Amino acid sequence: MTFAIPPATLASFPQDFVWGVATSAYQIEGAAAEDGKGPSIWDDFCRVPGAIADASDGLVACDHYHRLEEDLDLIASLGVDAYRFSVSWPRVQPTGAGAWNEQGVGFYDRLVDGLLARGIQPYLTLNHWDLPSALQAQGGWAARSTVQRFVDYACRMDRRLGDRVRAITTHNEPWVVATLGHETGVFAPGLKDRRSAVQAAHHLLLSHGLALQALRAQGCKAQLGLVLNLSPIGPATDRPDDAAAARLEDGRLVRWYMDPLFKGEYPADVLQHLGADAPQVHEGDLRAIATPMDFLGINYYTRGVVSARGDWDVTTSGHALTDMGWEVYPRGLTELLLRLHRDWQVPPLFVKENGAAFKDTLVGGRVHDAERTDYIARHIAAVGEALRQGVPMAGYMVWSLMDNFEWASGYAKRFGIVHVDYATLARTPKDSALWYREFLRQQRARRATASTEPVEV
Ligand code: IFM
Repeated sequence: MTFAIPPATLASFPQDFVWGVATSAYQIEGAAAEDGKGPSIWDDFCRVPGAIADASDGLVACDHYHRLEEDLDLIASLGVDAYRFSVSWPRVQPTGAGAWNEQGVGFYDRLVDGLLARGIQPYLTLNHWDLPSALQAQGGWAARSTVQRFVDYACRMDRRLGDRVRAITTHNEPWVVATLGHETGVFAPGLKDRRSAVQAAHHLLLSHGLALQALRAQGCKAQLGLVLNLSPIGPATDRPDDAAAARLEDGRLVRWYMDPLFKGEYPADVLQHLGADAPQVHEGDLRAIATPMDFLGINYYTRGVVSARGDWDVTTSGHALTDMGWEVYPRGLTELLLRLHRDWQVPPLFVKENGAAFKDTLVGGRVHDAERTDYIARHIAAVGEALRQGVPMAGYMVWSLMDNFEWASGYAKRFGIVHVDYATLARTPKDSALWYREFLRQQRARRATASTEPVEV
């Protein structure tokens, strides 16, 4: 099976386009209570009966904390330009305030130096969901006091690593933290309260903007931005009630974040819908949120189809589904990127996560994951198409480097291009990793010769 990317599409990737792979701390590190690390809300949430599908947790995960050198070599073997990782806030500052944990910081020091020694650009994320439990006890993201705690943490991390990392992302997917964590309660901290969710979203955005201002004021050298999980949202039918439901969903997922970040205002229709649950916004908050970014990161997995009765059946879409039950819809990525470029004044865009869970089997040291390779190749082509149509795309990162703890789904859902045997913790590159490596090799060769030959690997 070959996975071709059209030559015209390929030719649109600029020479300095950044190719990478991504992970997050809680999903891979393990060592959840070692070397002075404090507890996070995900450590707590995993202990709630029924919260995690397979009753697992991140205590060991992929044991990345103890296998750093091996994993750095693995990343380097793929030939990527960049590695996106997150810092576990409670590892470096166990209670989210005050005392700093030097052993924890030392781990990220070694990670960053190890990447640089291998010629890989470090892309650091400050918040990929594992908030220190001590801050949750004071109200977590629903409390305004957490905003200043985050700004302090961001500044301290910059003073330790900012001279060596290429980019700092404040938050990964604030919608997930706010909505799944505080409204539906399926993710940590497991609250079911819409008002808290909306307030948490506001504080996440505010802390992002204030962190950018503080980082720039102290001379931060890294590129600064935020990562949103976005999808194009459409109605299931042409009925007016479905159109209205889709518009509201688009408001809560896309415009609720894009409008304050790039227009300095929350969308009026969503505010009206929220009524008494609308956030408490102080004078100057929206100006701070709209602080210009150096890049915007997008995580894209699928589109959204909405019916007013909530009865759209994804299995009737005619498209393949991943093991998460998500529709494979690469065209949605091009549509989304074109819209972001058209409707907001966006800085250079990165796809900071894209990938798929499928049921993999390791046989004779190989995982023949053709569906995943096909998924990745088609989404890279979708990015190329956006570039061809004028969208300022700067990079693409596969989610994920390796199989890991998929939050409430536990370890059953495998997103990695590298297989992890959870009994032995052995890593085995899947066929998709071998494909990506060969694709990147050809990209480099194309860069060198400026060739427009199709890549067929
Ligand atoms: O595993 C997650 C990641 O942590 C955030 N974005 C979506 C991925 C797949 O669900």
